[in-house]
Amino acid sequence: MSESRLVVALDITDRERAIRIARSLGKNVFAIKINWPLVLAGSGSVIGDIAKISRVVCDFKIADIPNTNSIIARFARDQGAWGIISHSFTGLESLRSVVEASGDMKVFSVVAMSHPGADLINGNYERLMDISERAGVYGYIAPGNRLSDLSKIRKRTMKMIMSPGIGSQGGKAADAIKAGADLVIVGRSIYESADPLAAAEAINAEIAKAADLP
Ligand code: BMP
Repeated sequence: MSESRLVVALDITDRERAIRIARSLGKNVFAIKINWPLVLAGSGSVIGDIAKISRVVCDFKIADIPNTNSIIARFARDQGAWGIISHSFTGLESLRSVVEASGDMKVFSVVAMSHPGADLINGNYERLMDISERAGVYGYIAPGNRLSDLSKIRKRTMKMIMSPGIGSQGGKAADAIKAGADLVIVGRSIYESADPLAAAEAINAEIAKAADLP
């Protein structure tokens, strides 16, 4: 089986349930994405616990001054996270501080978003990508439910793109992959499913078909 291109967002506040779902998904995911709900409900050590099961992407959408950003990134790195998500609109120095504090941990910057009302950020994706390039990010977050934005972003970069907005927000994994996403991020459609593993397998199959993989 080729490696999964699915990143599962565990936006829940029950630590044991999160670990149970992560275990059940096993190799059927590329990574588990952890956001504030899970960390605030327990402690940051949940990052380390899930990092023993899967790659972890810390979706902290960092948007502060360089010093504070560095402290957050270093914490995630020390817990064993594989990647971290940062905003880029706070400017070059702020984003660069995340990259520098991250060491081997991969930094993904948000250059467009999936929700209604994201026009301010989405209308500035070119500037945000320029800042991100200069800061040395590893990849981008771009919406999988706004295909024309995603395609434009893909045309400007060869870097890894992770795309949310799939399922509950209306996007389709296959369309996002065809528009240039390397990975799709899916939350509710998996963790709210009665059978998260079956839901993940169905999305993996859809992606494999779209990407014409064996
Ligand atoms: P869901 O599939 O339940 O809509 O979850 C999507 C996940 O991706 C959430 O964790 C959300 O915070 C994140 N996300 C998003 O939905 N849109 C963006 O533009 C950026 C995100 O990180």
